[in-house]
Amino acid sequence: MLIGSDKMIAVVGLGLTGLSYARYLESRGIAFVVMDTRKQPPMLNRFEEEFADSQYLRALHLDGLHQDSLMAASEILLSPGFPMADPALQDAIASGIKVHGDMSVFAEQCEGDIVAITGSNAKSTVTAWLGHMAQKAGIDYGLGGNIGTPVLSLLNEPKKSLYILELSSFQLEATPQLGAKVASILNISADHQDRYEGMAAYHQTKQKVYRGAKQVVFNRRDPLTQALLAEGVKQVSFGLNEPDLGQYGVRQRDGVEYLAKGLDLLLPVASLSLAGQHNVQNALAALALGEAAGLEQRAMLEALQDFPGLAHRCEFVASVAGVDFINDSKGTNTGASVAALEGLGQQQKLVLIAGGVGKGANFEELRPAISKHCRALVCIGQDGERIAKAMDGLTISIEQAEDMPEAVQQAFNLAQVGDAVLLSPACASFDMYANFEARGDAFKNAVKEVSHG
Ligand code: UMA
Ligand code: ADP
Repeated sequence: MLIGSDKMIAVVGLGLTGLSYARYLESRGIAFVVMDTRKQPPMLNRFEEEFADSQYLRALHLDGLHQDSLMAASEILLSPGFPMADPALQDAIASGIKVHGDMSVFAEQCEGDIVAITGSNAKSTVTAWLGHMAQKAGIDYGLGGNIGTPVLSLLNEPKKSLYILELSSFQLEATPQLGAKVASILNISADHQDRYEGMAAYHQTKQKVYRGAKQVVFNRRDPLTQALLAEGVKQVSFGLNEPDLGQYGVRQRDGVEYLAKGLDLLLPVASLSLAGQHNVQNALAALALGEAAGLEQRAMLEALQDFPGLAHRCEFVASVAGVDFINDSKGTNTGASVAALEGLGQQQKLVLIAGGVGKGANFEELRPAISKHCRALVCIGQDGERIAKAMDGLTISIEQAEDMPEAVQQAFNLAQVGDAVLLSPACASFDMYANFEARGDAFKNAVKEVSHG
C-alpha cells in the first residue's frame, strides 16, 4: 500500500499515533504532510525536534485541517481520536482517496500472528495479562495498540512471532481487515455515545475486529460479542457459568470454585492474583485467547496467579483509620464502574467518587449498583451534577466536590470503619486532567493528605 509510494501522504493528528506515522513514513522515504485541528497538539515539541531536518516532511498545519493538502494526498493516515465521519474526511473518501488507520497498516506489514482484543471494558487488563502469559511461556511477543504503544512503533523492533494488540472502536473505524489469528470482543456496554449515533453503530464498529480472523473468542453472557457472519470460523466462548465442552467457565467441586475448560478443572478461582468477579471473566478470556495463540497451559496458569494487575484499575492505594482507598480511575464509562462496584461491593460498603466527562452516557445505569453497594456518593467534574440527578430518590448521602482533594476528604468523612472509598468515575477525565493516569495520581496524592479530625 504505502511502501514505494511516490505521492504525498497526509497524516491527520499529531498525538502518539501521528508521531508514529511520521516516523514510519520518514524511515521509508515517503513524503508527507501533518495536520491537526489543535493549536498545540501533545506531540508537537517532540515532533519539531525530531523532524527539524526531515527530508520527507513537506508541511505541518495546525489549528485546523488543511483542506487542499487533504484533497491532494494520495492516501490519508488517520489518528484514532479523529472521527472517520468528519465531513472533510468524507469528502476526501468520496473523491477516491483511501483513509487508513495504524492497525490496518500494521496488519499489512507485520509477519507475526496477531491476537486482537477489543471491548467496552477490560481490554488493557486482558491484553497485559495475556502478555504476562506469553512471557512465562517464553514466547517472543510484541504488545501495543490502545493500551499506549502505537502499533507502528512495534515494526521498528526486531520481528516477533506474536503480536498482542488492544484495539479501540476508534481504531477499528479505519481498520477494514485485520486478519487476526484470534480476535475477541470481551464485552459491549454503552461508551463513546458522543461519537456514535446509538449503540448499533458502536456495535458494528466493534465487530470489525473479527474481519478475517481465523478464530473468535466471545463472551457467552453478552450476545453482542458474538461474531456476525463468522461461518466456518472456530468460536470459543467464556463466561462465569458452567462451560460446555471446549468452552471456558467456572465449575464448583466440593464447595470450591474453579476456572474450567469443559469438564477439566484448571485452577481455583481463589488463586487468581486479581480480585473481583470481573477479573474471573478477564482470566477466562485470557486463557481462551492464549490457547488459540498456542501458549502452553502450564505457563498460562502460572501467569494467572502472579499477574500484578495494572495501575488505576481497582488498584488498592492505602488503608487510613480502617477505611480502604481504591483507585479505579480507568473506570471511564458506566459499564466499567458497575463492574467495579459489583466486584468490590461483595466485600465491603463503598463510598463512590464519580464524575468527569460523561460522553453522552445514561447515568441511570449506575443506579442499581450504587443503591446496592454504596453508603454515599461524592460527585466531581463537568457531569457530576448529572450523576447526582440520576440518583434522585436514593436513600444515600450525595455530595458535590470542587476538586479531588475535597472529594477524597468528603468521601473519607462519609465512610465508616471497614468501608472502602472507590474512585471509579464512569467518565473520561479531560475536564480536569490530561488523562486517566493523572486523575488516578491526583486521587493517590489526595489520599496521602486525608485527615481524620
Ligand atoms: N484530536 C483533535 N484534533 C486532531 C486530532 C486529534 O482534537 O486533529 C483530539 C482527539 O479528539 C482526542 C485527542 O486529540 O481527544 C487525542 O487523539 P489522538 O488520535 O491524537 O490520540 P493519540 O495520542 O494518537 O492516542 C491514541 C489513543 N487515543 C485516542 O484514541 C483518543 C490512545 O488511547 C492510544 O493509547 C494511542 O493512540 C496509541 O494507540 C487512549 C484513549 O483514550 C488511552 N483511548 C480511548 C479509550 O480507551 O476509551 C479510545
Ligand atoms: P479498557 O482498556 O477496556 O478500558 P481496563 O482493563 O483498563 O479496560 O479496565 C478499565 C475498567 O473496566 C476497570 O478499571 C474496571 O472498572 C472495569 N473492568 C475490568 N474488567 C471488566 C470486565 N470484565 N467487565 C466490565 N468492566 C470491567
